[in-house]
Amino acid sequence: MAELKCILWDVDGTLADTERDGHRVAFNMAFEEAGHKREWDVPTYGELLAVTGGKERIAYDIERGDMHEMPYDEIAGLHARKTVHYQNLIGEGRIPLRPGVRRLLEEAYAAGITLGVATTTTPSALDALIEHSLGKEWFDRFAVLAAGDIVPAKKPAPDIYTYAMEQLGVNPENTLALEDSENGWKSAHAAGLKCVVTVNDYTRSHDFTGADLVVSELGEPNADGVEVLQDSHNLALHHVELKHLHTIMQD
Ligand code: XBP
Ligand code: MG
Repeated sequence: MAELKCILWDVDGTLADTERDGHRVAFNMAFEEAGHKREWDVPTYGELLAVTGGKERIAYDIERGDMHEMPYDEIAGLHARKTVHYQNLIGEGRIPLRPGVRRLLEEAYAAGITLGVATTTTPSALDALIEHSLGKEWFDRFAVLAAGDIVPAKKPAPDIYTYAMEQLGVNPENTLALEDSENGWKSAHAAGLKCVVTVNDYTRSHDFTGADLVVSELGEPNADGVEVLQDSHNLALHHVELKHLHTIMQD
């Protein structure tokens, strides 16, 4: 039984559905621009999401023989162009926050809970999403933005969560993670955190055995109730509220 003091948010798939219409599209724009005959369609991108991190994802596609060999510098250059395209797509305001994200963020912030981000995404891509989808005030409201190559081992390794908690001076027993994918859940779990998962089309069939709560989305009070896929604490909720996160921690 422990008090909830900190919530760490995953980004892609959790704050917003950025993968299919954001990152995937941006990768394809960079490939075309560089003359690579490779397009990641929606199902293929779902397979590639098994590997976290954009540069690592390109390297994996090369490894499985679907893109031609290239040195690491070229992968990094391609990825840098992809990030520019991604920032532009986000700047067009194409990707909204997922239902309930702003509501729960505001509720937790008002309650004095420490809020942070723990993601494998490149920092400048994260900054674009905060600026254009969340609002610039969140640069100050998040006490830590832990992102990208700041740790050598990306999710499912626990490193990014451990790094974020070290920066904040909080303990795992007082921290809860919000995630959308199996790699994310594994990372949070390995760091010793309780975890709430909001699935999306890419992650619905992932294995979240042991997660505290798995729902279709955080939901809103004035909308239909969320779909509950796993409810280890018998919360029987309509939408996810801060009080539910407190219950999960204290259980
Ligand atoms: C998801 C990822 C990222 C993005 C692409 O991160 O694995 O790699 O798909 O971002 P998370 P980059 O769910 O932890 O937010 O191309 O910037 O790596
Ligand atoms: Mg994610």
